[in-house]
Amino acid sequence: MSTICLDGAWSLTSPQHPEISVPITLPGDNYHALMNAEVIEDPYHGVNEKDVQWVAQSEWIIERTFEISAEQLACQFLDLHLSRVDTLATISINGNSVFTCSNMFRVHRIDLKRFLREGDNRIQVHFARVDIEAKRRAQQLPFPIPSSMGANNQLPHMNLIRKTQCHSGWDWGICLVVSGIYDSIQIQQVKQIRLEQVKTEQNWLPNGGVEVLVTVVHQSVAGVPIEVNFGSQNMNLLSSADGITTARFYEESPNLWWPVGYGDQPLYQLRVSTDEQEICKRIGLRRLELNNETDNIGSAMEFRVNGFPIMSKGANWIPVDAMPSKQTAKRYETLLRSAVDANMNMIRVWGGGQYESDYFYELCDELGLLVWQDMMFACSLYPSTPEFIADVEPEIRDQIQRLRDHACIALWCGDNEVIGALNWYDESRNNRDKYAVNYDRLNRKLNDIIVQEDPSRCFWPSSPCNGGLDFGDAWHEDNRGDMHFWDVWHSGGSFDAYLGIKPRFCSEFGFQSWPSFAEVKTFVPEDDWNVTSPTFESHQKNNSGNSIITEMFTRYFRFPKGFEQMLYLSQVQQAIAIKTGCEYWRAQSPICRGMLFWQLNDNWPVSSWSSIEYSGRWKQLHYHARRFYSPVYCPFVETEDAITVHLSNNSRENRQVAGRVVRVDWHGEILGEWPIAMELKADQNIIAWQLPKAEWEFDEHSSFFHVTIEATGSDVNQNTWFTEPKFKSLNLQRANIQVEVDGDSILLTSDKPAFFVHLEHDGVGRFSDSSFTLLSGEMKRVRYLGEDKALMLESLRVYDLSNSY
Ligand code: BMA
Repeated sequence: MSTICLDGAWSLTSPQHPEISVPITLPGDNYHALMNAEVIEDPYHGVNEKDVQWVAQSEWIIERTFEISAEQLACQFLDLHLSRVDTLATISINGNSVFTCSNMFRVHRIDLKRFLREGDNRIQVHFARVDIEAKRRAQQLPFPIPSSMGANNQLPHMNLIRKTQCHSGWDWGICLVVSGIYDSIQIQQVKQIRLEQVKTEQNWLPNGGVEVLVTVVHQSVAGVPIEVNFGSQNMNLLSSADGITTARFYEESPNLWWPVGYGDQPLYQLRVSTDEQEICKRIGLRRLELNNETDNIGSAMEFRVNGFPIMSKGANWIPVDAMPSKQTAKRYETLLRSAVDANMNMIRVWGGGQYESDYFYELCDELGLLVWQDMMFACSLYPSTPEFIADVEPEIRDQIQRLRDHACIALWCGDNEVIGALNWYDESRNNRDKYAVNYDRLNRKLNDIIVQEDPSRCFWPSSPCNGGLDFGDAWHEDNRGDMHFWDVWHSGGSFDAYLGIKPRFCSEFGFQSWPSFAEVKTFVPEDDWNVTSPTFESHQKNNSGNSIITEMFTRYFRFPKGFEQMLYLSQVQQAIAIKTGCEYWRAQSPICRGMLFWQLNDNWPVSSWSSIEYSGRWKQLHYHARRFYSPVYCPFVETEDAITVHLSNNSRENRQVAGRVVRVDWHGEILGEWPIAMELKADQNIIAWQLPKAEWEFDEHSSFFHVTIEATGSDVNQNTWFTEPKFKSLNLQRANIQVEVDGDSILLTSDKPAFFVHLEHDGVGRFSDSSFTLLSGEMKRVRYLGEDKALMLESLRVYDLSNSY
C-alpha cells in the first residue's frame, strides 16, 4: 500500500463548547456531524436556520489517530494530499503545527515526514472563525470593497475570504457557514519520484488525425521508469532530470467526443504510473472553439465543437447541498442525468458556489454536458491588493491544472456579475474609474494565469459581459457577448419582455416558484402550510419573492383556490416564463446560440428559481425544458402579421418531421387542421407553418393552437399557443380528467382540453411526461420511471389549470 487513507471516523469538538465531543465522518462538514449527533436539529426543517447560527460563531477542532510503520517512515517523503479544506484551518501532527490553509479552493501537498513517528500519530485540524477574519481583513484594506450584505450574504465582508460565497446565505440559500474537509485525505508514500501532475494537449492535424502530448511533471532524479498508457497504446519512459517527461501518442482516426445530442462521448483511458503512484484520466478527443466573430448585429457567442456550431441549452448549477457531507455521488448523478434527460447539453458552474468535485466533471465528460466554468467570485466587488492576489493566484493554478483535461469544459469565465456589481454600491458608483481599474487588475491576473495554464481554451472576463475590456450593460445589450436577463423577475416585466430581446447567448434568466406540495410536506410543519407562514417566509430568501409570485398570479391567472393549488400554479407560472424565453430565442438561431436558465437545483428545500427541487423531484419547468430543449422542437412565434410554427433542429442529422397544427375551441372541437411534413436539415431553423392574421376570422379568446410533431430519432413533441396570454380572461372549461393505471403506465383522458396537466406524488420518481396539454378525445400514456411505485399509486394527484381556481 503506497497510500494511507485518513477518510472515515474523526472526532469533533470546539474550544468554546468543550462539552461537545461527537463523531464526524470525513470527507464532511461540522454542521452535518452535529445534526447526526443530535446536538442541533435539522437546519432545513421549519425555522431552525436561525437556531443553528451559533455553530459558525465557534471554532472547531477535528482529530484522529493513525498508524505509521517503520517501512513507511523509510520513504523519502510522506505527502499529505489535501483539497477543499474549508477554510481557515491549522493542521497539526502530534501537537506540532505543520501548515495553515486560508483558501478553500487550494490543492495542497505537504510533506509530513519529519513530523511523523513509528506507531500512533495524531492529526488535528483547528478551524478558526471566518467572520472574525473577514472583519479583520476589511479593516486592513486600502479602500472599502463592498459586498452584497443583506441581499445575499448574511455576514459582512465574506468577499474577502476564499470560501464558497453562498455559505453565508444567498437569495435562495440558507446561511450555514460550514467548516470541514470535503475531499478524500491521503498520505502518499514517495520513494524515488514524486508524481505531481499530468497534462495533455491535443494537436489536430489537417488529415483529421490528432497527436496527444502527455506531459508528466515530477520531482526526481533522472532515469526512474514511468509507464504511460493511452487507449490501447503503451509507452515506457525514464524520468528526465528537469522534472518534465513527455510522451506523444498519435490517433489517425480518432473517435470524436461530442456534446450530448450531437454525437457520442468516447473517452480514452490515460494512465501514468511510477513508483506505486498513478494518475488516471479519461480523455475526450475534440476541438472546441468559441466563435466571437464580429457580424452585422454585433458579435457572435457560439461554441463550435469539431467545427460544428452548437446550440448550448441548459441551466445554472449551484452546490448540491448546503451541508457538503450531503453532496453525494448519487445526488450528482441524479441531477446531471436529469439535466441530460431534459435535453440539456450545457451546465454553468456558477461563481458563487465551488469548483466542483472531480466526480462532477467526470460525469459531465461521460454524459456529454459542456461546462461553462466560472471562477469563484460572485455578486460583490473583490480586492486587487497584493495579499488578495497572492491568495487567489495559486487557487486558480490549482484548479485549472486539476480540470483542464476534461473534454466537457467549454470555457473559463472570470466571475459572476462582478462587472455589474460596480453599479450596485455607492462607493463604486461614485468612484467608478477607481473600482473599474481595481476590477480589471484582478480580472487581468485571472486571465494571465488561465492562459498560462491552459492556452487551449478561451478566457471570458465575466458573466455577463459584452466582451473583453467592455464594461457595458450586459443585462440589456443583446447584440454581443452573454446576457443575464432579469427584466421579468427582478424588474417586474411581463413575460413578453423575453420577446423583446434576441440575445446571442443568455446565460441567466429565471423565474421563481414555490416548492411542490410533496416537497412542502418534507420540511414545513402542517401548521405552516400557508405561503406567508413563518416557515415559508424563512425559506424564501429573495425579499420580494413571494410578492412577485402572487402579483404575477393576479396579472395572468384566476386566483388559485387554496394552498395546494397556489403551489401548483406557481410552478405553471414559472414554466410559462422560462418557456416563453427559450422557445422564442431558439427560433432566433443562429443569432442566438445559447440559453442557460437560472437555476437547475436547490441546495436545501426552498422557494427558488430551480427546475429541480431539493429532493430531486422535477418541477413542471423541468418537464417543459425536456420539450423545449429537445433536439427537434416546434416553437410558436407570433409576428406582426401571422402566427408561425418554427421547426428547429439542434443536431448534426437531417430529420424527417411529420405532424399537425390544430386550432381547437375550449370544448375540444377542432376548428382547423394543417399537416406538417418536411425534411429538416442539420442545425436548421425554419418556419414550417404560418397563418396570416389577415385570414383570422375568429375571436382571439375563442380557441388555442396546438402542434404535435414526430421527428426521426426523437420522441413525439408538443407545443400549445394561446392567442391571449392572460389565461384569466379565457373561457377554459373545467376538465374532467380520468386516470387509469396500466402496469407502469398511467393513462389519462379528458372530456375538455386540459392544460398543464401535471402528475405529482409524494415520492421523487418522475414520469415520462408531465405538465402537458391533453386534448379531449386523446389518450395520453405516461410511464412512471421511479422506484417507489406503491407510494406513487397511493399518493398520485393530477392537477390541471382549469381546476386550480
Ligand atoms: C443571478 C445569480 C445569482 C442569483 C440570481 C437570482 O444573477 O447570479 O446571484 O441567485 O441572480 O437573483
